Amino acid sequence: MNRHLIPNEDTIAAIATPPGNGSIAIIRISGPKSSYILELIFRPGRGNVKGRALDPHRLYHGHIFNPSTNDIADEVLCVLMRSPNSYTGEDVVEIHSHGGHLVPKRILEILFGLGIRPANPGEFSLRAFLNGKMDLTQAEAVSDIINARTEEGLKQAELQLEGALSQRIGGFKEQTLDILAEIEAQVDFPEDEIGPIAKEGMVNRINSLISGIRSLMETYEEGRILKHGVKTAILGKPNVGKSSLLNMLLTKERAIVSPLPGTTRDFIEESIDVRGIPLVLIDTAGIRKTYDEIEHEGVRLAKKKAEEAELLLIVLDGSEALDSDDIEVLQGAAGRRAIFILNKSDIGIKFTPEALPSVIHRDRIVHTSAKLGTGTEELKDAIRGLLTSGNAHTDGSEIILTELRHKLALEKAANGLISFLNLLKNGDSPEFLAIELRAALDSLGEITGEVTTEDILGRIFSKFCIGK
Ligand SMILES: Nc1nc2c(ncn2[C@@H]2O[C@H](COP(=O)(O)OP(=O)(O)O)[C@@H](O)[C@H]2O)c(=O)[nH]1
Ligand SMILES: [Mg+2]
Repeated sequence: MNRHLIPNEDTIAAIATPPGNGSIAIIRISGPKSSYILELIFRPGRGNVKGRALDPHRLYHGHIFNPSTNDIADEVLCVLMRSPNSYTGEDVVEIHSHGGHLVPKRILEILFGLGIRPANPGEFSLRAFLNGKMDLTQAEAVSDIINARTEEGLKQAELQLEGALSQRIGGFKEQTLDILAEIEAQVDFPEDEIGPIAKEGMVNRINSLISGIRSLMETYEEGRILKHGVKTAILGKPNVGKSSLLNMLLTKERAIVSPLPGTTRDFIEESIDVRGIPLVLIDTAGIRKTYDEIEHEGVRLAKKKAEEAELLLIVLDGSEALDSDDIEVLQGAAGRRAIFILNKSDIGIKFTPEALPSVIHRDRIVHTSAKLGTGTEELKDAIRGLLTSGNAHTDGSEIILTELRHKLALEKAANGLISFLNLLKNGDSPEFLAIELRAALDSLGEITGEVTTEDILGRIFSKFCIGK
């Protein structure tokens, strides 16, 4: 175990609630000085005898004051949680003050004046990890819960916090350890050579372990989408109804809709939840040949956004035949993940699929009327189907990978196991076989954090928010 990489003798504090106007702010303190500091700055209200130590895990009403001036900073509720029964595993104090910008800042300044240090982003969770309150996947899940964009994403983060991923990894580790024990026994008792039947059994066990690891790795594509969302550009020539479609999907009037072609010149970005998948929708200027300088800039920007996007929603006016502007847009969709929307279906469909350039998938066509609001459900189904290729893992009950770090470590573990198999087949000595198995175990240990470095931890926790 690589615990206690970073000494945490110092006591840290941060505002744990978001800045701005809220009714309550929570100031969090963690470290050995927490309880002493609380006694210095907190005067319990009626019913509590001043000077008596506060019982842990009880909420007290009273006032925070500045011990050097005796000025009252705020009327608060506060609680002391004694180590190890706290989030970080250390003594923790939480002060519930009035919200807004000034009061919590005033309390923080009193704390900093008493030698408490401002917490770094994610430092409370880092301490929770270092003190063995949770493993690394669980600490990462805390941040995922805060940042979840859809219910499905939240469910996955909650599963991970409960330890579902650690359990899967633990299973892989146990199987590897069993085989390592057999190999090591052979190092100690070389006369008990592994017979051909035992060897074959070992090969089968390793192969099924590798396929278990790979099937977990395959869930990453879906997990990544769930966690980070999918950049989706709405493209089409002017006036086909792109902005109307954006508004329809958002169920609000976000973009300006106008019968004048070329109204949307900039771009608009909005997030929505499509069947559990977070989409970042980008409405762009219509793509067409133009001599207007500003519109031309809009078209350039639209093409750039299309390149950066992972999914294209290509909008066509289905009530008209395709023209050269449509063809240009469609050609840009060659080889891309795209859905073709025939809008204005309320006027009637004149468009024929045969007119589509041959590079286009004909089975991804959806009819909509942004005017009447029809076709939304079909469009959402088509988006979900295309992004999960129909084989979604997320019914929410089974853990999927949402973190590239986990996938890369699993890949390393699988590679170690493959090297082991090759050496085993070659009849290499057990010492060498054991090295490969230990490397695979280390890679699995990186995921849960048993094997880690300050660098890895720094990278993970610096992405957290302050106060978490
Ligand atoms: N009949 C009909 N008109 C639509 C539909 N969608 C958009 N329009 C109209 O087409 C015009 C252009 O719409 P807009 O969303 O601004 O198109 P954009 O230039 O592609 O963003 C507006 O007058 C809309 O009211 C539709 O489904 N049916
Ligand atoms: Mg528009």
